[in-house]
Amino acid sequence: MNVDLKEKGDNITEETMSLISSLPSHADAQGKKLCKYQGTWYYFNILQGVVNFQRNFQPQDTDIILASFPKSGTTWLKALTVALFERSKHRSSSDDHHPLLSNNPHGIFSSSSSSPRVFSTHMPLHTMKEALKDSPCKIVYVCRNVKDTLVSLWCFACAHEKTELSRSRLESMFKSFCNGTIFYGPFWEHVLSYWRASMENPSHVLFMRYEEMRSEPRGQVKRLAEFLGCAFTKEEEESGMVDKILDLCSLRNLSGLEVNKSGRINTVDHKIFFRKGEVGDSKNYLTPDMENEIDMIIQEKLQGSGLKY
Ligand code: PAP
Repeated sequence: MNVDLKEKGDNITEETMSLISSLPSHADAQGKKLCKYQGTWYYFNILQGVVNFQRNFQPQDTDIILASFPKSGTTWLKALTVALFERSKHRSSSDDHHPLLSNNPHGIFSSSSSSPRVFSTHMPLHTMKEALKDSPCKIVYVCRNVKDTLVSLWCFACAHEKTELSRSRLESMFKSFCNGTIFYGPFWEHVLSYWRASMENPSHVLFMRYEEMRSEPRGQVKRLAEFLGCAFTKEEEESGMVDKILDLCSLRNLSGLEVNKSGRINTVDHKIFFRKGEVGDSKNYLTPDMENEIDMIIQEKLQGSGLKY
C-alpha cells in the first residue's frame, strides 16, 4: 500500500553535483553542507532524491501523499493512515498480524505498492507541483507549533548522535530555524505552500494540526478518514473503532512495542521517533527571548495569509 518518496538518494550523480555547484550553499553547525534548491535548503543526498522524484514520479489519481515539515507529527499521521486503511482487515482486538505491531510506521511506508499508493514526504508543495501534473491525488499536511517542532528536532538530533542535549546545539539550530537555513526550511514557506493550497482546493489538500490532533483526536481522525475517502460508518463508530485506532496509534502504545524499542530504519533507531509528544514542551527549553523572536518571525512571515499559529 505504501511507498516512500525516496527523498534520500543514495548516490549523488555527476549531474546533481553539477546542479549543486550552481546553487547557493552553506554548512550547518556540524559542518554538513546544504544547498538551496527552488527556495528550500537540502542536504546533498536529500536533493538527489528530490531531483529523482521530479524526474521520475508518475502520479496516479488515487495517490495519497502525507506531507510535513520534519518533527511535526509525521510518524503519528503515518500510523493513523495505515490504521485507517487496514481496519477492515484487522477487526479483532486480539489480531497480532496488524502491520503496525511489527513495523515502525516509517518502515511500512518504504515497501510494496497497491492501491491506493500512500507516499510520505517533507518536500514543500511547490517542489512537487510540476511532477504531480495536476493530479487530483489527496495530500495531507500536518503542521505543528514551530517552537515545539524546533525543540523536537533538537532532541532528535542529539538522540541520533547519542550526545547530551546541549544548549549550544539548540542555539545554533534556533538561528538556522529563524533565518530559514535549516534543512527543508524556511519553515514559513513550507507551511504556507500547503496552507494556501488547502484554502484553494480543500478536497485536494487537507491541512491538519498536531495540537488539534492531541486536543480532539476523535474529531481529527474522523476528518482524516473522510478526506481519505474511508469515512467511519455509523456501525464502526458505535463499535468503538475510532478509539481502537487512536489507541493503536498512540505514542504510548507504539513506543512500547518491541519493534519500536529495538529496530532501526536507515541509521535511525526507531525509538527516537517517539519522545514526549507534549504540546508546549518548548517552554521547558527555549528562553523568553527565543520565544519572542520566533513569534515575531511568524507574525511577519504569515501576515495576510490567514494562517494562525
Ligand atoms: P519525523 O519528521 O522524523 O518523522 P515526527 O514524527 O514528525 O518526526 O515528529 C516526532 C514528534 O512526534 C516527537 O515529538 P516530541 O519530540 O515533541 O516528543 C514524537 O514524540 C511525536 N510522536 C511520535 N509518534 C507519535 C504518536 N503516535 N502520537 C503523538 N505524537 C507522536
